[in-house]
Amino acid sequence: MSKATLITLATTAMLAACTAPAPKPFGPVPTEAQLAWQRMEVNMFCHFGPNTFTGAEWGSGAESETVFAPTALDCRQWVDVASQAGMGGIILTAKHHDGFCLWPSKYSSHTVPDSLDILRALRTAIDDHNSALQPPTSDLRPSPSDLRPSTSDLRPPTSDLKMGVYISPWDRNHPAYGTPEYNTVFANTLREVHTNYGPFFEQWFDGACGEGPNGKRQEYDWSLFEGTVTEVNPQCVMFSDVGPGCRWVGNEEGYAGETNWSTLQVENGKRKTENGGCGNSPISTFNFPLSTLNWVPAEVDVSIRPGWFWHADEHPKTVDQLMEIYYNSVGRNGLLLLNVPPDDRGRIPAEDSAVLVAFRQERDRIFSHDLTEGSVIEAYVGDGIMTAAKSRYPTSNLSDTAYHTYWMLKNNDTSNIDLKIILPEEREFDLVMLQEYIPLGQRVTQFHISYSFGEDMGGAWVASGTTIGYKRIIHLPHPIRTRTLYITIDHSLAPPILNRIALYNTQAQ
Ligand code: FUL
Repeated sequence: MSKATLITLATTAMLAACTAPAPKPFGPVPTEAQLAWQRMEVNMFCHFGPNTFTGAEWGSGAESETVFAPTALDCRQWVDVASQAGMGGIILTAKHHDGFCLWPSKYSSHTVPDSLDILRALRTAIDDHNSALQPPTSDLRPSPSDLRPSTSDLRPPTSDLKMGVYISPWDRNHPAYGTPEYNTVFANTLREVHTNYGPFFEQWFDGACGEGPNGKRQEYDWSLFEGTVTEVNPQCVMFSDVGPGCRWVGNEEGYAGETNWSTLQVENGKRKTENGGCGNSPISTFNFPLSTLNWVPAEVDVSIRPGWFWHADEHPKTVDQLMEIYYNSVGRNGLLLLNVPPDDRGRIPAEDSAVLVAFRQERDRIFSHDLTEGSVIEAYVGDGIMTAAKSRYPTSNLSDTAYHTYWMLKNNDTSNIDLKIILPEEREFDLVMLQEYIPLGQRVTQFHISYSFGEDMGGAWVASGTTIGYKRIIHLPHPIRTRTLYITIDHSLAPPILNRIALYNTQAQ
């Protein structure tokens, strides 16, 4: 065959590959904002307010405004800590259940004075941090959505920080609470905050809900609240027990279920809670896909300390505890929202920032060396006898560093699919990371991992799991040493589409 013919054939094949129609999505899929949210992976929560000074966790709402008196407020320090810890954003409790507003609101008399506007201080600190990072403009830069943080799968230190806001619907101070008028007050409050301090990547609607100052409970007008946020800030992902943008994971200990779908049943587009937004859905609702589905991924909120607010006698978790939380949240298709409460000075205590930076270093150490480097991945299908299968998108996409490239088989198999990873030499690892390409839906329901001892020496099953979703990290019971690893998709609701397989060794230096 002449060189010219070869070049023509190669070009035709490349064109065919480029123009092959994209696979159809399966079920609900994330919006662009939900995908960007999920890819932030680890964010910082800041509980700050009168409770920081009184030692309470739930203020009564009767505290004097002068109680809130940070002695050395420094939101820039929060931003530095968040950035060095590899966080994607900071969510501040602008109003907790005590109703105290950390900005001078027009709709409440229970607020900070103009001179102590914490929302403004944080907004300015984040904006200043981000503008100091502005990269030089160059046509060669990939678009932000294609930027994957090198091989480490962690945020590059130069990433910008986003701001989010927690505004509690439950208000133990506002005189209108428990009357229809409060719904308008709360919608106005949302509009005020989103207009004056946004844009926010996330709005947190807390599920806790009790009586107001006059002993009455509130019937919340959720469509008014959500409509108001969407109108001012259509890209904002809204958190509540059941979404609509993202949902509670069902506990505050820092773990997602081993089975964790980003799909959730929301009846007639309405939140599925018995009590008008108070109380939680049963855990089974969180962990299993139901018949009517919406894309509502899980957020794992947990505090670095025992309390949500700072208390002088409490101390942060250890790096090992935070790593466990990371594996059980981000590693189980969740986003980790780690609460780091500023103290009564208005600064993050040194012991917390030290742990956070060490937590970041530990993740960098482990995740900066993907041991699939130089490997070849082959696809097979079959039950018992496996036969080589053609891929519609190449298996090399599983180990590249681009987010938007993925692997998929040519046929429509949904079960007994083997991905055989052949490493250049025997390597030792104890973490296996898998990612489904969620822009086309969450599909895999069951998988397992096995490996070969060596040529003609048999092999062994080593782990199994159910859902994968955005990211699944399997911590193997013990390190294994092999040249050949198999990831078997036992079952998938639709042909599986994966965009990453990576291997790591937690003991590597
Ligand atoms: C809960 C609240 O009651 C806690 O005080 C805290 O804000 C936590 C994040 O959510 O529902």
